[in-house]
Amino acid sequence: GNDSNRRNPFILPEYACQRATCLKHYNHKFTRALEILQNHAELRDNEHDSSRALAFRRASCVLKSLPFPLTSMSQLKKLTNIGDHCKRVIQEILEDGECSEVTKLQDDWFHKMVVFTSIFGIGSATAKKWIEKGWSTIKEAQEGHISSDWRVKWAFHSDLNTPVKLQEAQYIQQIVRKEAETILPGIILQITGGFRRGKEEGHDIDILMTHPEDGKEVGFLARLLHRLQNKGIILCGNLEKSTYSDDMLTLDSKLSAKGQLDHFEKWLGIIKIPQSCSETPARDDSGSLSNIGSCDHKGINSVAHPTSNTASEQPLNYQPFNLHESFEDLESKAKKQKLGTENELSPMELAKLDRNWIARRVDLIVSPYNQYFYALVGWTGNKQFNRDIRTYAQKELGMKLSSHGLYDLNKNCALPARSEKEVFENLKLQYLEPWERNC
Ligand code: 8DG
Ligand code: MN
Ligand code: MN
Repeated sequence: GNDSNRRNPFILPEYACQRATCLKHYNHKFTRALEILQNHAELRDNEHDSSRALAFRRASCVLKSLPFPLTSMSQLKKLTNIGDHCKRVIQEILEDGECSEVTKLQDDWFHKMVVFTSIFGIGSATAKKWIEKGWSTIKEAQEGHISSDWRVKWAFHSDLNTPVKLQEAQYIQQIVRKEAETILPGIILQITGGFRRGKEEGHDIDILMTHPEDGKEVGFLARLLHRLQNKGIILCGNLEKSTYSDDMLTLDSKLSAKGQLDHFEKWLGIIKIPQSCSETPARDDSGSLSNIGSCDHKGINSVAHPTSNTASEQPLNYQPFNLHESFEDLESKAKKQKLGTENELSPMELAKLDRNWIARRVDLIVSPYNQYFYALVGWTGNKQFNRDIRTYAQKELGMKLSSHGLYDLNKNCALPARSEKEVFENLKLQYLEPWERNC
């Protein structure tokens, strides 16, 4: 009616970094369909060609920014980033309530791919191979992978596929903060990723750390991990050394085969947290923190970490894999519970075991202070926001933006920032709050 005429045609800025994109918006029925198309394209296409997938995502992102529910195609006239394919999808949803192409896409193959790629470390290439072998369930994949490495993976699979709650993220932050401040007083520690953007659930917990005094952060992460290991809460993880050098500010770093996006020192791992902490809010006192210790007292992991305390005061070699130790503890507990059973326990049985902790993916990232606010924008994301703002910087300003900084390619100089607001100022953008970056 009149309302839609008044909004016809509606104009939005071209780049998502020039407009707010929030978790809640008016056009979920369209964006859901477009993101299924994106997801399908990601799974089907070659991993090195994401152009089709990204076209769907950009269109979805525009609709998320619309300040009203889309009711007619004419409202799209002046909007960029919505190609013919996306227009057909939108039109069908407007007319029929759903899009037949999207319905057809959600076939057996798609569902199998979604299931297999939900396994930590399994990408679309491996998932495709499994489907070619004729596998269609997690159980079949488990039966095909019975080495001890895999048994360990399977035991934590259902934990890692249970969404992480905000409360759990805050709990982990508290644990990490307590240890971090002991090692390095004055440390700055920030939950980033989806939780910072206002999500209530996520697939992991991202924590970015820095120290205002230059150089203090060097060697810190290994010491922190050592302390967390002594607390018996680390299941496994991988410490990656910083690979940063100043020329990376200017070089285009479409990075390594592992899909690494930056060069910070970081730890990607799995931590166990008490199951209770997603139910009762964590308190900020030592009583609540020792809660995590109670995981150990109940016998799951009591002798797993014999390292002495004094060692944590020196630089050390962080031992990345003690996952097997925790796993063996789990198995022996299982055997006690199933007293008399000679049969080997299946990974499913192990996962369902009565235990008082749950495994959670955690990313710990350390940034030098002079890169911190760029790192904060990068690690807050989301991924689509990062793509967009980096393209904007390159195309509109001739600048190279990364999680390490901003470099003016014409003037040949770096532009430092002392706050997130300054990052946006340097980019000649209006500031967007973290929750407005859900592209
Ligand atoms: P979720 O965990 O709630 O599912 O979503 P998320 O928090 O937005 O995603 P994420 O995969 O945990 O990544 C958080 C942000 O960190 C994301 O916007 C991309 C950014 N990021 C970097 N560098 C790197 C990197 O090296 N690896 C990954 N995975 N993300 C990175 O800036
Ligand atoms: Mn995350
Ligand atoms: Mn992450």
